[in-house]
Amino acid sequence: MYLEQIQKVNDIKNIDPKAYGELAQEIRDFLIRKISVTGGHLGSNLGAVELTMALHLALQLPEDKIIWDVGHQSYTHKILTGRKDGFDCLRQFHGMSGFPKRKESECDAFDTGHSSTSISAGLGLVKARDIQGQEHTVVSVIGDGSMTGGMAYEALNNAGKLETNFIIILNDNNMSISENVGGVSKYLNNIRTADSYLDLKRGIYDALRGTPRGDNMVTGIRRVKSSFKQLVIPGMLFEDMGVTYLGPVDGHNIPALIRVIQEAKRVQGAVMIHAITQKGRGYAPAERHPARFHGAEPFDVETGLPTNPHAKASYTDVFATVMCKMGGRDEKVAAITAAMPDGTGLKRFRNMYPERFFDVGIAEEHAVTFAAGLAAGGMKPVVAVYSSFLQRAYDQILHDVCIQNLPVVFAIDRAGLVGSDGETHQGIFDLSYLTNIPNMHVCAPKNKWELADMLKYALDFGGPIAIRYPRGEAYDGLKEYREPVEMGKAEWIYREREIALFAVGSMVKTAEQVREKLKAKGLQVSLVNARFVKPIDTGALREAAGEHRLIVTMEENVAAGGYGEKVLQYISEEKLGVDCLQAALPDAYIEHGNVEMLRSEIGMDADSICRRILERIG
Ligand SMILES: Cc1ncc(C[n+]2csc(CCOP(=O)(O)OP(=O)(O)O)c2C)c(N)n1
Repeated sequence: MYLEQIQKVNDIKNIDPKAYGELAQEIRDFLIRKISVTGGHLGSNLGAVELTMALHLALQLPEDKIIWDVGHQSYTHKILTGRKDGFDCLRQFHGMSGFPKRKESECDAFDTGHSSTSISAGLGLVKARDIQGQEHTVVSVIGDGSMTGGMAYEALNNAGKLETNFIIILNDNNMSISENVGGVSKYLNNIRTADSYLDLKRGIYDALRGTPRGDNMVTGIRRVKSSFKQLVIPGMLFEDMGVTYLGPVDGHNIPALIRVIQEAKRVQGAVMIHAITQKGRGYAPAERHPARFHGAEPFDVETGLPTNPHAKASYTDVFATVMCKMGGRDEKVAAITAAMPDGTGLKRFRNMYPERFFDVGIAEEHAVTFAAGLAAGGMKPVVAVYSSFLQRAYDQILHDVCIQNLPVVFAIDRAGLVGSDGETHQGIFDLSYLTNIPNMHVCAPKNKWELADMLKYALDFGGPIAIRYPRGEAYDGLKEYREPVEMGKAEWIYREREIALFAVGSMVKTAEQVREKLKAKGLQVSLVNARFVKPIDTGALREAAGEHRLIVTMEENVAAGGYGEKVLQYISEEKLGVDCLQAALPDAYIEHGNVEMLRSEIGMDADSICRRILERIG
């Protein structure tokens, strides 16, 4: 067992090179076994085993720095830096994160979670190194999917001028979560498959290297802008930007990878190593279904099937169904995703209406402005996106959609706590960052029927409107409460006296539990489904203020800029004279873990909220 010999960083350097293959196999077996229990990003990690081993062999950590783009592929890096034991509680509350964390290890150079940041961050680390006269190596590892994000090119544009060493490894498995899309993907694919001209290139280079001053000529050729170069030098897109291109190299061949990394270290300037890898490598179900094993739920190792299949429909499923229905009714309805056709539920829409479906790559900013263009051109675009990734597109929402008051619908999935992906992925800011934008309207459904009603309403609304709904099973309670959706109107579910609970979206279910608990103590409790967070229903608040002594707002969003703050402000400005308690998330980044556990930890479960209410009313 070679894996047992890996207890801390650089232990891999004591392994006999002849055993690298066996170690790689042991790492794969370990990852499959552990992730089958905890869930996690299996496919990307199985594809990056040799690449990570080669990096650890060619570099000296922690002095040298590796920045993992997205960071979901850093599991082998965690194993090789002494964190093997952490896999028993991977992504669990107080357990090891599924992403690089500087607070977790000095070998994690930069925290990631969102895509396409690694070249910018790496360039920053390079400049910090140079200014301080240090000499370590900095390597950014970025996937071909992440290379569809604009920030990667902003960074390359900047790195082209660099005169000191900076290594970028393009880990190209020809997949994003789903199939990679777009011109860059096609470009990389051409390099990958153009065997004939690669052979030609290799032949020319080898011949030149054999001649006096041949090396200089190879360098010379790289710099010549001619049709000859186009013919023989793959990666010239990068070369023309001033980034030396090395590759393509087999990303599962450790000696070849080490050689090319050593070569790259000698380049003065930014250098890109193009490594070809296979997503899910070594585990047949993951090789066959790379999208399903990108972020896997716990599964049976033998069959690859989920251990706990979801019995009930998720909000994503409901969204998917209604989108297909609405796409059939109205030919103006279009759907846009930033590389998440599976996650957002748009796959069926894509199959039914391919001409009105757009996967734009991991490019949320572009997705939003593109949607604005579609809307300006008379379409009814729906941007389906996770709450935390939409953070990227704040200016596009404000500048391109809302100033022009364009009818773009934002279907915001994974709003609220998402659980095991942790602080980079929690969708707990959208109510704040959306509701401060003029012309934007924001609503949240209490259950699956309301999501359907809200989506239909939004498509006919005629201005910018966002619907936010959580990850996981759709609530199927309160079916009988189905008043038509009306802009800015809340829905009274129970109307009593004393305490009024005003709950947003996912918190309506929790509010029902809170109400039961308070009623068991003999209190009278009303429950209002807020429905709209912008505009808030001031009429319902006025009515509630007259009939209750305490209004409690409940939302799965940070308190700052959220629903409760707006309610408090209104009550105070209008001197409604009713006490108000705000149940919202703290001003903090919430770590990974089971959502129920997180809720009770931060006081957002029914018991905690109940306790606070009882304290408040004495
Ligand atoms: C801004 C942003 N949008 C979406 C995602 C979701 N996401 C995580 S990994 C991934 C695909 C990345 O593909 P690639 O870089 O090729 O890495 P691979 O998983 O193929 O190894 C996506 C879309 C994200 N992390 N960040």
